[in-house]
Amino acid sequence: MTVLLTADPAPLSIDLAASALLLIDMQRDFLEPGGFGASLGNDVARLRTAVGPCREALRLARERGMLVIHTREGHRADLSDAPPAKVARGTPSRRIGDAGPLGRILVRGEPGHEIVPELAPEPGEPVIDKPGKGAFHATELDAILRNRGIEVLLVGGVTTEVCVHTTVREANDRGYRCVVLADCCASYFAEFHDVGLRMISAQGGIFGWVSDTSRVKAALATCPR
Ligand code: TIU
Repeated sequence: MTVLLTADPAPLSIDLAASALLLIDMQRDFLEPGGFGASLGNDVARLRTAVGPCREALRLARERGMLVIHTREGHRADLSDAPPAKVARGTPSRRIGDAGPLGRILVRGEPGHEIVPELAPEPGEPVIDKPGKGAFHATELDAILRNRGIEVLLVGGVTTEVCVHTTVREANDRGYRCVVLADCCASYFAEFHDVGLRMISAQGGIFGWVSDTSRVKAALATCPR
């Protein structure tokens, strides 16, 4: 079933069977106090705006039987997959692997590594654990998408200019058409969110398209279930 999705810089025709919703790193470590985002000095409350729209995008995708994929940024407990250059970066209040209120910072299996409860994955939805900012780096994401015949990615998550951007750039180079859902993304920096989205759709859509949940809902409404 194909629908026409209104987007910037131009409308995009998408086959629902070849499209997936990809939610990037909607984890407690980024969205809640005491996690990785807060340790870097960020106001984590700024990311909450994306939760409601992501929930709506999830509802729409699940209702249509679209593939839904979640990602989480984090490392093995022994930090053997964490580049020392990443662990040593900056002057955070807590480093990757340090103990905090949400458990060890950015470590798999810790409370902070979990996706926020509002957006919890349902059984059968792949969850990609990634050690880097991009969801294709050192993961099975590309294989999963190709094996399922996915060509279009509807992308939301946090943060707009870091893990969403890195993932969209990786996906674009691999030949996927990416539609970033603006209201499903958020940044600790309002201006980075805005300019990050503009960078996606500028130059004729140099990295992809920008749309939002209301436009996805409108597109789906044109297509009988
Ligand atoms: N710091 C920041 O804005 N983001 C990250 O470190 N990771 C993600 O974006 N997920």
